[in-house]
Amino acid sequence: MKTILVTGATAGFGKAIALKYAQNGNRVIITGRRAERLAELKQHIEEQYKTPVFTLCFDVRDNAEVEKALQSLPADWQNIDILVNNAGLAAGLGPIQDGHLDHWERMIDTNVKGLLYVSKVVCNLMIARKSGHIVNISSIAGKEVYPNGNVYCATKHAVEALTKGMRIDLHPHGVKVSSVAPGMAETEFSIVRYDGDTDRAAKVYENVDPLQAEDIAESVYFITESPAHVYIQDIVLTPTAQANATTVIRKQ
Ligand code: NDP
Ligand code: 8X3
Repeated sequence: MKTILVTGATAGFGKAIALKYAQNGNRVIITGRRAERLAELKQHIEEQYKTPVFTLCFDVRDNAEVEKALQSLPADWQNIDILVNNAGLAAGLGPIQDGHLDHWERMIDTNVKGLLYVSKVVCNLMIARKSGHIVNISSIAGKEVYPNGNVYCATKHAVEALTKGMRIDLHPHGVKVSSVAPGMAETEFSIVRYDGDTDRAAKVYENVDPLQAEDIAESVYFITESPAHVYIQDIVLTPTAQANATTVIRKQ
């Protein structure tokens, strides 16, 4: 039984990733800001899969909260084998000249600084045990830049650079670092991006058969469960209808 810590497990990819590892007999530490959702998921996993769950409710943007939450883990729960840095968001979609400072700060603070805060604590726990695997959830927005994506794309490019840097620095310590870069996937992502506008969010996935959160969970699981001598560094996955960030064929 491995111990997996998933950030942003209250919805979307993070929830599906937690379920995937739990289904396969692992214990999971699930985190996010919405305590009720964490409690519901814990109850569901424990009843359904009979595997232990620990919940940590914190905001990844606040380093003091991150450190306090992770230090509150009982000693044996600190033996984290896999960290999935998944918590993140896009806020807004528009030209740089019209950008909102609040959107920029939320994205940079969550997608970049939050990932760093969590990784700093967890990678040191992994270094002490000379083993571990960190999977960063990037995006095709980390591989390409698309019109109006400016700051979100910049944060995911930062995730790509950090993944490579962490991979080099943690290599001598027996800790692997990989990334998964999905294209269009139907979660709460677009609802958050468009500030709760569900009609606008639904249009993003109209006449496309988008990725589902479970597809991303499969990729993360495949990466960490490959044989010890295999290092899967990066997976890019899109819906079949999507060739790149800007090329999508919609059904007529
Ligand atoms: P969702 O909106 O469905 O889920 C986002 C998760 O992140 C939630 O659990 C949310 O929890 C958590 N989160 C957001 N902000 C914070 C914060 N400040 N502190 C702690 N947790 C936070 O989106 P997805 O599942 O789609 O997104 C997951 C990741 O995948 C993100 O990094 C996103 O950028 C990336 N991605 C998404 C794609 C897509 O098309 N859906 C494609 C490529 C990448 P809570 O609100 O409870 O705190
Ligand atoms: C989410 C996918 O194409 O909106 O990262 O950037 S995209």
